[in-house]
Amino acid sequence: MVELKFYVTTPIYYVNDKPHIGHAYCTIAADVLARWHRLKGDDVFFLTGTDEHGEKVEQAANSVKKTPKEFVDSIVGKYKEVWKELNISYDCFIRTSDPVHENVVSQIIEKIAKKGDIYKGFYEGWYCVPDETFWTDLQLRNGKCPECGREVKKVKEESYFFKLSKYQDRLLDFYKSNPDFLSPKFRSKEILNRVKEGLKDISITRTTIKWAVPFPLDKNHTLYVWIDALFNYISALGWPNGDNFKRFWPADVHLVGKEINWFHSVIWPALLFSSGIEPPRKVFATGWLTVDGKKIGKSLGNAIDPAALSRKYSIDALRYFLLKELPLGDDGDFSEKALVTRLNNELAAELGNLLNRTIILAERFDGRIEGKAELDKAINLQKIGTLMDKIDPFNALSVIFSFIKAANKYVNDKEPWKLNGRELGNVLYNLLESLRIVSILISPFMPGTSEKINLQLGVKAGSLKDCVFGKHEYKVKKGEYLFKKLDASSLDGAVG
Ligand code: ME8
Repeated sequence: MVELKFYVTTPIYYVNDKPHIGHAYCTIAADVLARWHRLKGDDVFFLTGTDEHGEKVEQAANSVKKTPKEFVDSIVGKYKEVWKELNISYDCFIRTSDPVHENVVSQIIEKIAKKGDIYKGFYEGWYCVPDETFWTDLQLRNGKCPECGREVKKVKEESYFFKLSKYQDRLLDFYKSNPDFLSPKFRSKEILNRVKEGLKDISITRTTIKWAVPFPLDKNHTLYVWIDALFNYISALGWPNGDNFKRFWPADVHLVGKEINWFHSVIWPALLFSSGIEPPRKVFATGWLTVDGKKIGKSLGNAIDPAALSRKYSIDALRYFLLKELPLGDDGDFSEKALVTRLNNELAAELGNLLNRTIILAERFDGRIEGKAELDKAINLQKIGTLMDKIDPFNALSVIFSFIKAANKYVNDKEPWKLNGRELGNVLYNLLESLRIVSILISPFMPGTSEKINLQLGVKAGSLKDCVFGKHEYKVKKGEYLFKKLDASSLDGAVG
């Protein structure tokens, strides 16, 4: 069998502050994809990391009277801690202040320059520091950043430009021949229309920012943080000759927030075309978590600490909730009340209850647990696989939970507490096999819960090919409830 490779990335996060729930959302989604592909037997490389240069980080460091390097070193650990707490199984954590990364960026800029795609000019326009984004007069909304609504500042300086305009036709051809590149579909129109309207060359250097990769062609300039940042996806693989680069590039999916889709879907492939490197296979733009319709974020003062939430409700309840509350591409409001409702009605009442009632019956039973597969028709493995391939964990979870519901209905219909002997053995066989398979299927979403189920069933962790009814030995042993029901009435729907 040919082993497939799967390379998934998150955006690299600015280290101006500790991670919030929005960062956790994208990172958990990427973790679920990575774990799913490992379950399939694919060779997986999962990259996350931190974006450490630029004006925003420089300012944050100044405000606490640290050098940028001291400052970023003090924040990076917070990201790693939170990812550990949320059970994020990344293979590599890249930091853009790492000299290896800076060296890759310099080499590529020289390549792009040799291609004739960089020229010197003068930039006059607006800059949003929190978003590290240039805007024109026309793009501003009421004089503010059209993306985040914050103040912008005037920038007037000599700058080097990348000939993005040169790549308009090539990009349009690329989108046409790779219809899955721009994802989800409903966001692709916006990108296509903007590219069709025409592309302007982009400023790629600054003269006023010191905390940045030096621009290799002119020592009075430093590289614009976004250009440096995008190349993390290949520097982490050891471009140009590293084994990981040869094995894993092109990326199978870059998961990015919708506000940075343009950088990834337009600027990034154009830079790669210019450098003679293959573009990624897919950019998937995730939606925003909002509170009362407003994007959750540090500067809006509504940031939520994912680690605190996971301690309060359990890691897996948080992981499950984030993927089940809204389809990955959509925006959706976050509320603790909704989280508790899902925890009670889906995790405790469906999944936890199925395990609990099965284990109680199985522990009491002293006959042979064997029988005929009856619940196997209730699993739709193919559908789950297709949905996960389409990066639709939201609907994949629904299909998995409809199997759990079918197993609970089977218990109600069979009334095993009234049965004994072979009849009871048959019902238990079906329930234990279902739970063993459920445990495999939920493991990318709720790895800790899957381990707890395996422990109570007395089985080893399986892979996707084990999701068929067969013969298994069980050493059941009742453990703690997987999820305890909580009282949601004191929560008002907002974030506590
Ligand atoms: O943009 N809901 O970093 P960043 C959902 N360094 N996702 C959210 C979110 C929310 N409310 N808030 C943030 C950068 N995110 C650049 C990226 S990549 C080469 C460079 C997520 O720290 C979302 O995925 O501002 C968004 O794209 C990412 O955090 C931005 O993190």
